Amino acid sequence: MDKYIESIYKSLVEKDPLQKEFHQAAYEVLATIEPAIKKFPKYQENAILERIVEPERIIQFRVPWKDKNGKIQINRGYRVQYNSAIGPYKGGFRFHPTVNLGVMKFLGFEQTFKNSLTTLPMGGSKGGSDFDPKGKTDAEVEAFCTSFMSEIYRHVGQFVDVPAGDIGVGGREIGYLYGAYRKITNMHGTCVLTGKGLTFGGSLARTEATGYGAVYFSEEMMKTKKESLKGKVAVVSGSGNVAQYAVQKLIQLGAKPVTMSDSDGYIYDPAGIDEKKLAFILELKNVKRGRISEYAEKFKGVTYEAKKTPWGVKGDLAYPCATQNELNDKDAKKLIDNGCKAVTEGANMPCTLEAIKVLQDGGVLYAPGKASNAGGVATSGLEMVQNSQRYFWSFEEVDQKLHGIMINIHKNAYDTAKLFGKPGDYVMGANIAGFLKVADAMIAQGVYA
Ligand code: NDP
Ligand code: 2IT
Repeated sequence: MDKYIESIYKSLVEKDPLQKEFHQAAYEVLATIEPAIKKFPKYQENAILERIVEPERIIQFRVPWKDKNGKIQINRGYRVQYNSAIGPYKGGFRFHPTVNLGVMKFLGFEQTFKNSLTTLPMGGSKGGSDFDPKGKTDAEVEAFCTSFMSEIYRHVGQFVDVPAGDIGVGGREIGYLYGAYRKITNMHGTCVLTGKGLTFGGSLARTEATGYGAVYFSEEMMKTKKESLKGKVAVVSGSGNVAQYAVQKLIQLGAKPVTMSDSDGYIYDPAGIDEKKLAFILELKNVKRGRISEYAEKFKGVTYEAKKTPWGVKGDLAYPCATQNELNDKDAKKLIDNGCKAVTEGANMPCTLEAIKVLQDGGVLYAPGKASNAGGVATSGLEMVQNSQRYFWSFEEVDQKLHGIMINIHKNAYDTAKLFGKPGDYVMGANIAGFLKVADAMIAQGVYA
């Protein structure tokens, strides 16, 4: 790393020594954008790197709520409004016990570059809470969401900041959050949130968008090697929103997804997960809120491995779609030994820095999440467009636009990597391409914006 860039990294570690996930996300960007910083002195002259690693605003708040026994519970709420140079802040809410400020900052930082890559006018933010929806009743989730919104409503809005879902925040949570917003403000906040239900302003294909988008991205990567997804065996982690629709699109494109997981373990179905079996998973996860192990009890020939990730399973393609740092260097080596050709991140930062190095050195096509999972937020952007028009598009129209956006993100990352001297390096390509637009907007708007 260049001395100037290294000094920026060192200073952010010194300031917040405990924010490990944020250090990792920042390192990945800082370590790859050097050629752009060298080529265009204006970025250093305008202290863009020093500014871009620092969130514009951080909101932290208390979220009190009453559980089913009438006991008062206290959680911590966050919103990190990272960068609004190119548009209103935009990014999901995550409800998970592992949420802390470092996790929120890593996600908000990533979101800034991801949103830039979508080509839509959206700045980057992330929020959430250490609240765990798992095992809670609907009424408890509603109580929490109502309390959470009673604080965050004053910091969001269609021209300010537009949240959506992420881990632990799906249709149910967005519904309660939207209801609370409407009640407090006496307004339909139209696009104050995205991922809304279809009966109150949601976009068709938003639920599917992140998973579909990741598979579209992997299809583009495979095309550069004159290969397709047809007949390929896919190893997928997670069984939430992103994993479910990655699996669906893989099935539609003729690939064979054989694994899915949750935080307790993974299932391996050598015959392949088909549409019927996927329907069982959707019901299990989205309605019954059960565990993936139940899939192995339901279908023949399926194995369940408790407390393990699926990366030892043989496959041509891998899609980590659960959470950060779920795939390390040892896993990457196993994937390579098993003949894996492409790793496409559906989750945010699922591969460790060491894993990325192993994959890239091993000649595996590797798509960083900020490029390959951008289809979710891009379709959130399309939901905002439809809300502004007081209109809606068909599923096919939205899906077609999503597909076009993913093809374009792939091309932009691919071409940028080539232009800056590292063809095939999607990490460098995505980071530089995402950075340039935000950095130029920051310069144009001056130091004080
Ligand atoms: P969901 O809450 O719907 O699903 C999360 C899945 O990951 C579940 O299977 C969950 O298992 C598993 N998981 C979560 N935390 C852990 C953990 N610490 N260890 C092991 N497994 C874990 O979330 P999404 O599908 O929406 O999100 C998945 C990933 O995709 C996240 O990284 C998110 O940031 C990213 N993403 C999501 C987008 C979206 O539109 N939803 C857009 C872009 C990226 P369990 O049920 O046991 O917790
Ligand atoms: O990480 C992400 O891009 C998301 N969770 C989706 C954010 C959004 O605003 O749709």
